[in-house]
Amino acid sequence: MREKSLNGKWKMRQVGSKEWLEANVPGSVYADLIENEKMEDPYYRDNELNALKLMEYDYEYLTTFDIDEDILLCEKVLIRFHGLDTLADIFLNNNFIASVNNMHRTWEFNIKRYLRTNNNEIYIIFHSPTKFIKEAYEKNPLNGSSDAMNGFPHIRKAHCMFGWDWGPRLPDAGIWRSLGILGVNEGRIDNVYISQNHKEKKVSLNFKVDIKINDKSNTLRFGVDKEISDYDFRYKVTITSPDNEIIVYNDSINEIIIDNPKLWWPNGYGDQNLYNILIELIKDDVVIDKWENKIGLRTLTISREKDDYGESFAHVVNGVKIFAMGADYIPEDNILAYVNKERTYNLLKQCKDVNFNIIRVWGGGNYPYDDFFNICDELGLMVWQDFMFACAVYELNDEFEENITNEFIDNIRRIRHHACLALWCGNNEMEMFMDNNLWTSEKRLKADYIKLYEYIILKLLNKEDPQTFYWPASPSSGGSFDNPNDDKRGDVHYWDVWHGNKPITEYRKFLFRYVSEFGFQSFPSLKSVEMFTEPEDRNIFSYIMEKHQRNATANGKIMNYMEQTFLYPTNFDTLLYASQLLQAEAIRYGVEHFRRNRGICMGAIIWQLNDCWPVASWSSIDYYGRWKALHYYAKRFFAPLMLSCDEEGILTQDINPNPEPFEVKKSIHLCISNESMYDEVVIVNWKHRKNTGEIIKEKSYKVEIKKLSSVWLEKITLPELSLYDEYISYEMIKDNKVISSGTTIFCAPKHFKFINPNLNISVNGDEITILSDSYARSIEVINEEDNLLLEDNYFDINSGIHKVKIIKGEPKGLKVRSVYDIR
Ligand code: BMA
Repeated sequence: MREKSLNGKWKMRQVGSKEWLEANVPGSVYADLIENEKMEDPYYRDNELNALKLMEYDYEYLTTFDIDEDILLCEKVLIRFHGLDTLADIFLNNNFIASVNNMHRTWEFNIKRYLRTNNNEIYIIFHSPTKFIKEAYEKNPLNGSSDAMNGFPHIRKAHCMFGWDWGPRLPDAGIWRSLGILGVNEGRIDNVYISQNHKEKKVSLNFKVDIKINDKSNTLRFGVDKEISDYDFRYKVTITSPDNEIIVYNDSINEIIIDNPKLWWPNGYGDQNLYNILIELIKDDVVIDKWENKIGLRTLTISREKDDYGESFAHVVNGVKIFAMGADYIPEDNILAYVNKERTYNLLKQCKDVNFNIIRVWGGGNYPYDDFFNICDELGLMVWQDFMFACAVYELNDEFEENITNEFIDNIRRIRHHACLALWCGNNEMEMFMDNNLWTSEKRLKADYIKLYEYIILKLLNKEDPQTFYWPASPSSGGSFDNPNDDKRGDVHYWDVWHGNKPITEYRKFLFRYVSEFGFQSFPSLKSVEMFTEPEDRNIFSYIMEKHQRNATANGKIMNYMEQTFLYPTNFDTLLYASQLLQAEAIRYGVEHFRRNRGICMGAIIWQLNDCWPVASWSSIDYYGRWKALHYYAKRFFAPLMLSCDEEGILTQDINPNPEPFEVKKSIHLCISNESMYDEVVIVNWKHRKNTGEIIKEKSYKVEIKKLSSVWLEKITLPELSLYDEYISYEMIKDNKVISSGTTIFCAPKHFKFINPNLNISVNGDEITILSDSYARSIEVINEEDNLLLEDNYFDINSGIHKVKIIKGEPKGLKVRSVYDIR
């Protein structure tokens, strides 16, 4: 097979305009218009509104190319598009080739008869997605999330491009993935499926190699379809082990046994061993096509077992049940042309760095590109992969069914061999919302729902990827509208904290089995806000700040939680900082509780990891890549060995500042969570202290903790602790090093009598030393540009010094503050 890429410089223009502009392919309309200075940055202030109007027009893309004879003379010549966004008509040398309507698919068309050697012209016109959904909605008002534009379920395009409760309405268009021309003589590989069978110290790999022979219309499988031998095709397999041992199998072998396999493990449980598999299709001793990918030898499924609490839901990797720790991933940029391998790697590496072992790819975006999965394989991040359906109602008709079935096949075949793929999931939140009759109560649409997620996909996966676990929806209890968000079975989206305005202590009322979404919003830091605002916008209720807050009334919600927690922040910058602490504390409160209940609960996936534009949102890393307090907190609360404190204080009893006076119970109950593969012996201590940091009382313990478990220490009541000016610090020590620590106060931080810690900061090489006169909480250290990455940040000091290493950035113009400064 011969290939010619058509990526590179093209021309583009709005239909009707005279001037052609230079365009990049792959790329997008917005990216090209911005590059040509025909459009302003859509993320700045309210530029989004003008950018949205641009999508009411159609856009045309054009390029010319020559083609070598060796392709032109091939028996078959195809054009292949890895991604067109979304409604496009394709022409070659003025001949109509096809109309397409699904950004999630790979499209291939025969073009041989229209092709010539020189000066071929390919022309693609993209039709307005907003006009299309408007008309479709008028004809058939299928509903969905009101944060997106009416009619979005009618088009197979990332839903969040039409707006979301964290996303702008910027439905870009264009050639968003690469394209090229293929010349095929005789035949080519259609797809490869490798299944694994794990036995004691052996893994057998079974190969299903399907080929397309030019003069046959159907796909043929080696070992099954005898006709292949008439054509004298064979394939060769070359396996390169993680130790670079190479083994070659020449004769279309369909089973290979690997002795003493080096298994693949998620981050934190072992190495990410990968085997390179090269399959070459050979005819008359000539290699005519190849397929090359890395696979990991592992078993990876979900265990669901009835127990005293309901039914478990836990990832089982190579026979070991693990606790999922990670976050939900949304598209990395609303302008998809701005996503690249380096950016994705940086983002995912920062997930590994804070001890994630999983990423959930949420169903309202797109199926990530191959590099995303390669990186997850390499970093040990399991992937929960939703199919691209979210918060909407869809109607099944023959055309739609055929379209999405092809979408499924394309993506399943592209992704299924990845070691990181932990499960396929039908959709985001549709079972739950349809069960509540949210967007429809029509029985026929509910029947379509069942047919799509519990029959069509299931049947397809049984054929295409039977070894990967399938879950019909997130959340679900197994399907069929059987109480999808049940806290005793399956996965849960828990939103009473945040959407339901419940206090953060509410997390502790539940013993969820697996939380695949829970979250809390915050603002990006001042430097990030400055990127999209003018000075006069810098008030959270300003027009511009509200344009960059897409969850209705959520800035008020942040202030509601603020009232419960901190003193009133009297300037904008302090408010941003305080909002990040609210978020970090809320999620810490949840995760620590979930991990203490390891065994019952087996997963904590935080909504959400990243942003697709600068906005107030649930993310832990903002659009510009700055870590919010939450991401630093995650490093601590997702640490394999983690000490946490289940306290009783005012917040767990009555948050009303004026209740009828009552005896406030004060206690601590420490718990160690061990998510590592090793039994450990550690020293744990707690200290009862004054707000100066001075120790009143202390106790220490030597504790043995089994691998993959959690263990409680004794519960300590503290009747004598003075509520507003004393607190508890706790730490866990291994090999003379503090590996986990924290502090607990027993009233709301706003009422605690913090003493001015007079924080002092000094730098020695790559180490920053912070000196505090008294107890200081959630200390933030940033530099002038706010581009420092530290080993730890937003930490507590019990008076005295604390040292942190600089991972990235220059310690110039350092600034430091703590909860004391929220006033
Ligand atoms: C869940 C998600 C998203 C949403 C988030 C925050 O509902 O599935 O649709 O953005 O919560 O509201």
